[in-house]
Amino acid sequence: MADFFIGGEWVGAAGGGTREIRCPADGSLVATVDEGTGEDTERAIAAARAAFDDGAWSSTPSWQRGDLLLRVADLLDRDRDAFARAESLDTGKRLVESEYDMADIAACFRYYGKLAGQDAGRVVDTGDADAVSRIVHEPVGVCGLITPWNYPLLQTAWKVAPALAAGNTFVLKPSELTPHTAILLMRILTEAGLPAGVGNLVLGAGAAAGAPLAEHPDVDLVSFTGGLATGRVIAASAAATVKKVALELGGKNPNVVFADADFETAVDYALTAIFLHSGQVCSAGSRLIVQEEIHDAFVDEVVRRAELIRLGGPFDPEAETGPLISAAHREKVERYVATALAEGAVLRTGGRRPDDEKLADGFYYLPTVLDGVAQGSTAVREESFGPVLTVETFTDEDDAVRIANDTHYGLAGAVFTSDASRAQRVAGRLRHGTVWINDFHPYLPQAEWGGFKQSGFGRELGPTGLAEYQEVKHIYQNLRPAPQRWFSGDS
Ligand code: TXE
Repeated sequence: MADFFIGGEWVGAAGGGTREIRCPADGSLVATVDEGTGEDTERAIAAARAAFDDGAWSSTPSWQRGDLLLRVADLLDRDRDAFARAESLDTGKRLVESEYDMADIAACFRYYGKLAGQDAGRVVDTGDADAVSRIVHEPVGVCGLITPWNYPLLQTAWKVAPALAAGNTFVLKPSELTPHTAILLMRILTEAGLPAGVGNLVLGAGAAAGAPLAEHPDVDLVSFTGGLATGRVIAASAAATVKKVALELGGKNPNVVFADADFETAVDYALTAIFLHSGQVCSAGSRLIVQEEIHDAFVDEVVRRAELIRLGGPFDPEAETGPLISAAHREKVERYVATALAEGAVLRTGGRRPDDEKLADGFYYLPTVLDGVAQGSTAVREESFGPVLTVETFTDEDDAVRIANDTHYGLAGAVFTSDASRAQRVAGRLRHGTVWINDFHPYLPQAEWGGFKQSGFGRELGPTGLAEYQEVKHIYQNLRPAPQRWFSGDS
């Protein structure tokens, strides 16, 4: 086996470690891959450092770097089926969802491919005809990119595409649970012409293979998407060498439904908001916050529809959503629900594994609705990252905003109403990085994505997503240098 890509070569784990990757839908063996340790990551960092310091990639004209990304997008389209299949086997998500992801991934590479060539910096008015002043953008250097398992290649694309557009080199460490599309991506980057050492890949557990990316002095920036607890560890480790840090740490995202919203539409979106990909979405609408006069009818309808959702594996054409990523993650969701019930939540549906024998080997969990959750309870504070919807009730607009903002997270939120002014007012008051009005989940490569509060800092996507990977330099040139005579000296 040789699953790591270091310095332009496919190599195996130095220590000979391996890991079995199993499909969460049925536990079947997908493949056995190399399992790295810090030693492998340090080799990859050295390769990325050498490639960056050599300067060839960072001094490649930005439009040429952009062209490479556009070629990558075309190759992703060409190999879409193989990528989507690999993603579905690793994650257990429906094939059709992986196919949607592939379209979004290619779009991300295209966006940064086009943006790369447009960045000529800025000329500053010095007010002096004999002085020229420019602001230029330069790459940060070696980037450590650590990604999770829920949207493995999509979250990788959000980091790799802008990192390369800006002229950086990188070491990618995907989730140990879902490595396959990262391996395929490295092949495509090479086919598109990425020079050796610019892109490097290591696989392995976070604490072993991932930690050096936050700790090592030769890494200039670490960009991480994952859980809050790990994010805190990474930020603390990165502080020792004052690395640039970008963190996307999930959310506890409110979905605020006013009584004047279109009932059927709001119910429909409330379901997609939380049950898409079984809730394993950082922006999942896990908190339904509904106006009191429609609470009973609304929750009844959400429960009725939730009970109709069909669970199944990636290639089951009847399935509407899939399993959780692992046994450990399902146990975490089960603990979350048990705590919520102990704290007084009312179980309206779900709250257990499905009875269906066909699903017994996968990590399935029924769509779950918990009503009557108390403000400040664990259920409204902590991410379950599973198919669990909590319901809170509000009286008026101020109450809705207060409840929606009552969280230490701040990634995304939505408001459903037919009153356009109210929609804008509430959107303006929500302390979340993305707000949807009468919609849930859409994101665009050209629009920034990221969190307020403990959902993290830094932004991915959009022009800011490129700026994260750039240093800003001011170059000032005196066109008529002559002695200044500030000090009198001996003249
Ligand atoms: O994530 P981790 P886990 C949330 C969700 C979930 C919880 C834990 O609530 O239940 O996080 O999930 C690497 N140094 N999200 O444990 O640990 C790890 O190998 C360097 C939200 O799976 O954050 C993987 O590549 N790297 C989220 C990546 O970090 C380390 C998506 C994410 O794993 C490391 C996933 C370390 N010390 C989970 N420890 C989102 N924001 O979308 C781990 N890693």
